[in-house]
Order: sequence, then structure tokens, then C-alpha cells
Amino acid sequence: MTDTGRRRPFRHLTPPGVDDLHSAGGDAAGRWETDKPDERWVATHCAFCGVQCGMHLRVVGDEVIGVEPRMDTHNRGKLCPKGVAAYQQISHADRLTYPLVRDADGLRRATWDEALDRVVDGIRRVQTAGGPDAMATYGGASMVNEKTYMLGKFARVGLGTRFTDYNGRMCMVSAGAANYRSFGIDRTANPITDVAMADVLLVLGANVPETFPIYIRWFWEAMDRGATMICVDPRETTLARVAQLHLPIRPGTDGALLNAMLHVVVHEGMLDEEFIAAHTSGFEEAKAAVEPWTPARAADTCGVPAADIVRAAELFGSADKAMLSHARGLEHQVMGSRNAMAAINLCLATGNIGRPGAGYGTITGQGNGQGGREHGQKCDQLPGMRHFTDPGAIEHVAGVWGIDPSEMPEPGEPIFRQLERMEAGEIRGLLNICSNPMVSWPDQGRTQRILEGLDLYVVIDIFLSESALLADVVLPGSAWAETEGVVANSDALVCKINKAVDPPGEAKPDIWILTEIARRLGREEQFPHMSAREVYDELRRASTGGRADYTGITYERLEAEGPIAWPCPTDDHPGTPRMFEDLRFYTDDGKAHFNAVEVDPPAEEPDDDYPIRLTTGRNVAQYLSGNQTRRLGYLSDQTPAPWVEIHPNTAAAHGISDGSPVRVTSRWGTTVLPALVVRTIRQDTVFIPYHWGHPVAANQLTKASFDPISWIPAFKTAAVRIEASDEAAWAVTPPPVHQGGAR
Ligand SMILES: Nc1nc2c(c(=O)[nH]1)N[C@H]1C(S)=C(S)[C@@H](COP(=O)(O)OP(=O)(O)OC[C@H]3O[C@@H](n4cnc5c(=O)[nH]c(N)nc54)[C@H](O)[C@@H]3O)O[C@H]1N2
Ligand SMILES: Nc1nc2c(c(=O)[nH]1)N[C@H]1C(S)=C(S)[C@@H](COP(=O)(O)OP(=O)(O)OC[C@H]3O[C@@H](n4cnc5c(=O)[nH]c(N)nc54)[C@H](O)[C@@H]3O)O[C@H]1N2
Ligand code: SF4
Ligand SMILES: [Mo]
Repeated sequence: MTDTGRRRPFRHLTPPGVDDLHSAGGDAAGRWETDKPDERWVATHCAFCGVQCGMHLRVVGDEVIGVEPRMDTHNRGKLCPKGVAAYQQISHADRLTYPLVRDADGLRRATWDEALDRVVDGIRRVQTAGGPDAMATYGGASMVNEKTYMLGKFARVGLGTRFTDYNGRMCMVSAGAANYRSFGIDRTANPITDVAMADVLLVLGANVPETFPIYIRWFWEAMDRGATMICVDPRETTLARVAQLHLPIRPGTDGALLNAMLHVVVHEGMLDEEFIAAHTSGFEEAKAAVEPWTPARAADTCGVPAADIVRAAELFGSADKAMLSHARGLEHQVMGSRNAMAAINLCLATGNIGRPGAGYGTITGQGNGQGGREHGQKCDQLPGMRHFTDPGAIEHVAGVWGIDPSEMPEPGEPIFRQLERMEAGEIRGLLNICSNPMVSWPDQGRTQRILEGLDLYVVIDIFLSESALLADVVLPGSAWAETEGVVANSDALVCKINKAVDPPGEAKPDIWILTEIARRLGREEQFPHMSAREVYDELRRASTGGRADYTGITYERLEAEGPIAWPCPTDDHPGTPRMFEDLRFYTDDGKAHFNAVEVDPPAEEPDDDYPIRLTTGRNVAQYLSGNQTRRLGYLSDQTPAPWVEIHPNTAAAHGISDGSPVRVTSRWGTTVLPALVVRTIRQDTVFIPYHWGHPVAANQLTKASFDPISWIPAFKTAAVRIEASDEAAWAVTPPPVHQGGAR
């Protein structure tokens, strides 16, 4: 590879002076190596969140024995507690090491042939009775892009079904819908490094110190430079504690707050009229929609002082460079997409987009939470972030897949719409790869009824999850360190994941499993067994000309240059770390679109029986459904079980003291958890981290109600009652018992 003089995106975007403070270490390319003769270091990225910190896996023989942070990647030698422990999954005694099939006594060991026969016979039966669409697939964004791409192709070509979707339906789809409507593309606009250069930061519903710990550096750096921080969260997170202004908002009311902020910006003459006229459309409608949202009215809805709303708007509206960031706190609501649109409206109205230190970003959650929504495992999408509405896209992708365009199924539906079809008996089979719905979907009772009611339920996982325990067939797949691949991190930086070891025991690469099922269904021609590299090269071709264009991002370039941000249409394109710098948008008219935001109440409102608001979320030491992190001693020691956060006044009113058992009951379920009595939460709200299964799962309490645009569940807005409980203890759920397949 010739030296093109290009610099790594994170360096390019690092504020002046910052680089000097940090020595990259290692050799000139930032590579570090071991001097131990038996040991190999494999350069890769973390298994967990969207930061995608670079790490070396330390490998001896066929075992990963440890980890060293990389200095040459955007984490600059830092890892959070989960990153430090991630490697312990790989050789973990609980790994699934052989297939399981269900018989009258439950799950038992089976050969691959027997298990695959069960899957293929099951699919044939389901599709003979109900047609191709009676079988559905459901994927996950912990998988590398090679796997997510293969899943979309497997569904459309291998099964011929229109029903595929993925776990980002619970995560990024509200932000995605808003980004798409406003900018015409579903990608974060400004890179997170822009935070460090902003004068004013507005952070809504993002617990950055716990959920993106390595990114917090940019927020502290901004504040050290004198930036003003405004934080909107019903809890006083570490970020809120240091913010100049904390708005402890009532859960589910961000749309009202943002509309009121735009109202103030309009009425106090803080609009960037020139920018609005030249680069946007739809402003008048958006302006009309915020007119009724006076600060006083929003104060009433949001439960924060009107003066603070005005101050927040004035700070944001008068800044030269303002950055707005949000995550799931703002998005896990029936208003999720509209909240994100209201956030973008505020940025557009004040001319904060496409500039260093001025703009907008939704912080993507999962390791491949960006890539997972680009290459076709999503229900209405074809690879390269292409849409079924575009006949050219169908033709292009059909060509890459070797099928006639007429064979391409129709666009599908979000998984939570598919659940209605499962309840109605229309969808009879589900293949779930890389998600644990028994912990992560809302209204766990309903989830269990649906999964148990299917004629065929197949799970491909690396550990036996609460959801795998209900399956007819469990197939042992591959962890991130067991195949090559790429992920796109929360800045759309495409990062190379490298293989350290083979899958354990009889476990197989996920791509092999999907390919083998498709072949046994008679699709040998479209599904030759391919290496990860061959799959990736096909993905790149499929993405050519799409919005998420990966054409120019080869494995070789990633290895030579480090992460590259898409779109990157040619071999000599430098990648696109910051979007919209030329103020051209991916919409029909090339302008950014304002969207008028009408405000609806939260999914559930408190009443006399359920007077308290429940919101749910995360803790620094656990990851998502916990199926991975609950097994890692070092992490589990920190938070072995969930708790319920309660304000001291609320606790006292209910006779609850710190550490005492509390029964929390919603219209949908009940559980008992220890109280964590803290001053850092609203008095009318309680919070439960959701990383554990039954009987302490937060999602026993949440309602299955959804954003009508994105179909994201309203995880942040339930209504409950709390009572001091006399139950001596609460169950600490260990992970489901492993199959005894220790290596
Ligand atoms: N340690 C850890 N890190 C993670 C993950 C993990 O499981 N564990 N998961 C990753 C993934 S997939 C994701 S999606 C991200 C999520 O990252 P975040 O969105 O930061 O995480 P959450 O804890 O879900 O919610 C963030 C905050 O929203 C607040 N909140 C609750 N209701 C509301 C509301 O109505 N309005 C507002 N404004 N705020 C509200 C909560 O109090 C919480 O502090 O984290 C990623 N990183
Ligand atoms: N109440 C409440 N519920 C929530 C949320 C909330 O804030 N509150 N947050 C929601 C959000 S944002 C998210 S992202 C979801 C996530 O919820 P889930 O989709 O359930 O997420 P994970 O726990 O990551 O599930 C991934 C599963 O795949 C397995 N796995 C990991 N990597 C691989 C791989 O490469 N191959 C295979 N075959 N398997 C693999 C893991 O062992 C695990 O069982 O939860 C949502 N649920
Ligand atoms: S911040 Fe995210 S990517 Fe980095 S080590 Fe922690 S979990 Fe892994
Ligand atoms: Mo997520």
C-alpha cells in the first residue's frame, strides 16, 4: 500500500494541542508486540459497546489469556471495566460447544447433522403450511457486518421470507428514523470528538460516563476548555453532577422540552436565518408546531422550572458552536423518533450542523450498532442502506445475490409488528441469532408466551441464554474473536476485527451455520461456503452506490490505515468522519428537513394504583441482557444483581430504607429488588437496571407499547407502585445453568 499521506480520522479531528499531551507509544505505526516466545498479540476491537476500543488479544496456543489496550486507536490505550473482561468470554466454561435439540425431557446434546436436520425439516414444515413468510429471522448488532449481511441474504434468498429484523429495533431505530427524515441518511452527523471543541453541550438521556466510558474524555476536555454543559436526565448522573445546568426531566417528556427550547429560540431572535433559508426546508411548519409550547407549559409537562428551560435555550441558541448529543433516554419512548427530530430541529434552527464542534450526534449503543443497521438484516433494508422503494436497488442487490429481481421478497416489518403475526399464527417459525429477548423485550410474560407458542424456534448463540432455554434447537455459534470481520462504531468508523482462535469444541462460525442451512434448503448455488473476506468483498459490492458505501474500505486498507469512516466510495477516498461539511444533505432536495413535532403523552401515565414512574437503563459493569457479562466474575462481582433506585423522600413515605427489599408492581408484572436510596433521582420516578433475567428482570414490568414511527419499545416510561416487602431476600439470578460443556 503506498503512503497516501492520509491521516487517521481521529487524529484529523482531535482538537489542536490535544495530541501533544498523549504519547501514542509502540512503534511508528502504534503497534505493540509481545516479547514472549509462545504468545501472539491479535490486534482487534472490543466485543461490547459502540466506542469499539482497540485492543490486542493475548493468545497462547488456542487460548486467549488476556488483553492489552491499543494505543494506535481512538481509545488511546484506555479500556473500561467491560473491555478489560471481554476476553474472558472466549474460553469460558459456559460456552456452547455442541448443538442441542429439544425432546420430551428438554434440551439434550445432538450432532450437527441431527440438529440441522431438525432446523431444515422444521423450516420446510412451517413454510409448506404457511408460505415462505411464515418463517422469520431476527439478528443482532453484536455481530460483525459479514454476519449481519449474511443474515439479510439468508432471509431473503435462503428462506425467501420478507420477515427479517434485528435487535437495533430496541436501540437505534428512533434516532435512525429521525436522521433519515431530517438528513436523508441514518448516520451520526458529527463525530464524538467534536464534543471537545464545542462551546455549549446539550446532552439528553445519555449516561455517557457509564455507557460510553471511554468517550467521556471528550466531555471533560470540553469542560476543561470552559464549555458549558446542559444535561437532561431524570437522574443526576456523573455528567449531570458536573453540568452547569441539570434538567431532571420527568421521563417521557423530552419532546415538550425541546419544542419549548425552539419556542424560546424563535421568540428571542436567536435563529440562524441565513442558514435556515439557504440549507433547510420545512421551517415554517416546525415553527408553528412549537408556538403553543411556551416554557411555562413545558415546565408543567416536564416537571422542571420554566426558567431553566429558558436558560438552556438561551445558552444553546447563543453559542457559536453548540453540540447536541442524545442516547436511549430520549429515544426509548413512544415519542422517540419525534424527540430526535425535535433535537435536530433545534440544531438546524441555530445553524449548528456540519462544523467542527457544532452539530448533532446520537450515540450508537452496540458494538456494531451502526453497521448492524446498514447491510440488510433490518426489515425494510437492502445492503448499503438501500431501500426497497428503489427499483434500482433491488436490481443491483439481486444481481450481487445471483437471483432474479422478481424473486426478491417484499420489504418486511419491524420485529414488534411481527410479534402480532406470531400471536395470530401467521408467522410460525423464528430463527434468532444474537439476541436475548426474554431479558431485553418489553413485557416479558408476553415474550415468553410468543416464543413458546412457535412451531419452530431456533437460537444461534455463544452462551445458553434465557431465550435459548426455550428453543427447539440451539446451535453453538462463534464469538467476535473467532472470525474475521468489520464493525462500524458509533462514529461510523469501520474497524477491523481479527480472528484470535477457532470456536470452541464443536461450535461453528455463524456464517458457516447460515450457509449450511441455506444449502440444505436447496440454495447451494447462492450460498457457496465463503471465507469472511469473501463475504465482505460481496458486501462491499452490494453496498456500491448505496448511502452506506463501503466500496473503498478493503481489509487491506483497514489493516494499513486503521479505522475509516464511511461513505468511502473509492480506493483513494479518505472516508467521511464528519457529515454535511459541504452542507449538502441526502434528501430529495439536498436540504436538511425540519419536521413539525406534535407531542403525545408517555406510553403509560401514573394513576392511583400505579403512582410512580419507572425508567430503566444500564450500569457500567453489565452489558445489555447480561448473557455475556453476568458470567464474567470481575464484572458480576461489581453488580451481582439489580436494584431499584429511589429518592429518600419517596423511600421514607413507603417505609423503605437503603438496602431493604421493595416490591415493584406494574400492570404487567411484579418483582422484588433491594432499594438503593439516593438523592440523585426525581421523587416521582424510580430506576431499575435491566441486565438480569426472571425473576428480577426489569422487563417483567414494562409495557409492550411502541413508537408508531420507529417501533422502538417505550422502555423508559412505565408506571408502577412500590411497597416495602417482607420477603427476606430477593433472588439473584445466576446465568442459566451451562450444559457442562467445559473445554
Ligand atoms: N455499561 C454499559 N454500556 C453500554 C451498554 C450496556 O448495556 N452497559 N449498552 C450499550 C447500548 S446497546 C446502548 S443503546 C447504550 C445506551 O446508552 P444510554 O442511553 O446512555 O443508557 P441508558 O442507561 O439506557 O439511558 C441513559 C439515561 O437516560 C436516562 N433517562 C431515562 N428516562 C429518560 C427520559 O425520559 N428522558 C431523558 N432525557 N433521559 C432519560 C436514564 O436515567 C439514563 O441515565 O449504551 C451502550 N453502552
Ligand atoms: N427495560 C429495558 N430493556 C431494554 C433496554 C433498556 O434500556 N431498558 N435497552 C434495549 C437496547 S438499547 C438493546 S440494544 C437491547 C439489547 O438486547 P439483546 O438483543 O437481548 O442484547 P444482547 O444481550 O447483546 O444479546 C446478544 C446475544 O447474542 C449473543 N452473542 C453475542 N455475540 C454473538 C455473535 O457474534 N454470534 C452469536 N451467534 N451470538 C452472539 C450473546 O451471548 C447474547 O445472548 O436491549 C433493549 N432492552
Ligand atoms: S468503552 Fe465500550 S468498546 Fe471501550 S472497552 Fe468499554 S465496552 Fe469496550
Ligand atoms: Mo442498545
